[in-house]
Amino acid sequence: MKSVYVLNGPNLNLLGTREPATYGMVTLADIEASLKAKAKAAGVALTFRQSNHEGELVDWIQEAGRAGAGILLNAGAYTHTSIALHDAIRGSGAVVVELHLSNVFAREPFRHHSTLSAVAKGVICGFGAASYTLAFDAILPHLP
Ligand code: CA2
Repeated sequence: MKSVYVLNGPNLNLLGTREPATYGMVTLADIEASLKAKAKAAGVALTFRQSNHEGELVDWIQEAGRAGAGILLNAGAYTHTSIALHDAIRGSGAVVVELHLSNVFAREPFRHHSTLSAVAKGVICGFGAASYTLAFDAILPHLP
């Protein structure tokens, strides 16, 4: 069975509770529920996780690689800083779609650079919670 890991980085557990102007009112649990429904319809196994810890995200990227799964990755602020996540993606051999709720290019300059984009299949940003469902549709034809 085809498999997709959806990995969420720091502070994304706060979605729907603060900063609605930037990130919307939808919670991470809402996003998980809509992706689970989409995955079921597509016959894809879906693993959905969030961590505030860089090393835990590294572990999960490696796990997804070993499982032959694709990855939808919203690495939060680690997107802009993490060489460890870059190396983990490279080493995992997994197909990764980087995604963001907000349009990072319309925000502060420090959000304009990603350490991950160069090792991602593609990047989706700026569509709020729909960035996740768009990313799911985008990764489907690339799953091993
Ligand atoms: O737009 C995105 O999805 C981001 O990955 C979100 C990160 C940010 O650092 C990236 O530049 C873009 C921040 C996630 C924090 O989420 C919060 C949600 C509600 C309240 C506070 C933070």
